[in-house]
Amino acid sequence: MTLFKKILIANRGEIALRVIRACRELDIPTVAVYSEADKDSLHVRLADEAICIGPASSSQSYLKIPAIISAAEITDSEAIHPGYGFLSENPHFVEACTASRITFIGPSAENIRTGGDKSRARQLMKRKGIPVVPGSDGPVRDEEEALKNAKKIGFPVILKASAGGGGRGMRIVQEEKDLSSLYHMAQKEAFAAFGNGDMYIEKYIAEMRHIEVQILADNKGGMVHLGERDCSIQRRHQKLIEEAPYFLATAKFRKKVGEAAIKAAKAMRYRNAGTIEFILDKDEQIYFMEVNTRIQVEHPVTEMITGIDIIKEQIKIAAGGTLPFKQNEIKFSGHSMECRINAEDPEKFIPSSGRITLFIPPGGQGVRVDTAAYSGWVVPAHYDSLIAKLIVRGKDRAEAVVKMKRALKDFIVEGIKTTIPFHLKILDNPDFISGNFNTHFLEKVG
Ligand code: MV4
Repeated sequence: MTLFKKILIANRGEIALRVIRACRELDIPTVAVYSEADKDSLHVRLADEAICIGPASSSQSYLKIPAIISAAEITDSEAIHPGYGFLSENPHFVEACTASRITFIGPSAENIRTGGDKSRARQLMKRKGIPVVPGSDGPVRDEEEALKNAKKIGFPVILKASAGGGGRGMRIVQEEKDLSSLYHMAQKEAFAAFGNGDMYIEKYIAEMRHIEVQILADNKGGMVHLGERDCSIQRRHQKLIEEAPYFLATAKFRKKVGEAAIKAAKAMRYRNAGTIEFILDKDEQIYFMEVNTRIQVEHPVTEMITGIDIIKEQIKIAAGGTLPFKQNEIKFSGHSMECRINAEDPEKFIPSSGRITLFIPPGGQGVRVDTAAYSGWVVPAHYDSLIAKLIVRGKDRAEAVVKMKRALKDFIVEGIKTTIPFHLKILDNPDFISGNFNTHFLEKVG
């Protein structure tokens, strides 16, 4: 029995390869779609079939719903895996798939709508008894209501866009006199970015860690969590290093955050793979922050310590399967860390596209490299600058750090600039090594 006759991958780069590899191990034929800028990309070569869907610009290729649905219909694909980014969190795309009787490998359109409306998701969780940071009940109507809420919560507060993402439409307000101007700035930015100016307010937690929990849910009522990840090392709302488990987590903490995540996912009747994000404050309190309704870039660190192939589970769930394990059968072993290698100038953090003249990824025990790059490949300027994910696993965090440093030093990338030197700098920082950091770590390290 095959799960699907054929799967189309509506993405590019390393995540397209990741999905193609899972399909191959499941004996499912694959279809790659690509833009004109990606004709020499590895996903085109590794898939069983490939279809060009348009010019380089994302809006005319990887984001173009009719082009992708047509490609699926022409190739007789039964299902589409969206990867991350692009159409992965677009409820209209899910509905377009359904209308064409194609299975979308991911959550329901309703799940995506709930996750995409951050203020509504927050209200839902609050109503269901999941801890949320003190804040407004839903969006605030105007500046006046924002001020009323801020006074009640107490400064500092953080203004967030309901449709937010990537830090856009977000402002920290330290004191009352700044609220008016920052409110209008944030709203303007939110409207420009999302076409929606709805704003909500939360108490600002200055010293927080970003902890998230991986969820898997089948369509038969089965749901498990695969433990937590610490994604606190970020810069400009882009994660740089992720690890699993959270270094300082006790068994009691894992149970608490895992159960909160399950409760949150059940509250929204979640399906397939998803992530519940939490704020962890310095008093070890957790607060629901957001839900990510897609497979995430950092999913491999969870795979490395659980032995579970999350992409294969996504495909099996979408095909109507039940989860093959119960919560108490999921075992966590060792420590995993991921460094995102971007084609960027690490000093200025601006993209560095062009030809990779030499690309020799590291190997060895406990080292995994998820990449679609190769020697001679030209990094297109049109897309995300992530060119490789370097993932390691050690018996504990100290061993993972040693392995990561070794692997970073082994990694040869010539012709473009990458974030490898920046990662090496972080891995030499005493506060990083001791686990003494929060989301503002990189503002201090520089
Ligand atoms: C917060 C916060 C502190 N308190 N919420 C939300 C989206 C994510 N990208 C950043 N988010 C944050 N939400 C409350 N109630 C801190 C962050 C945050 C952050 C805020 C401003 C500047 C940099 C930041 C880096 C990580 C997290």
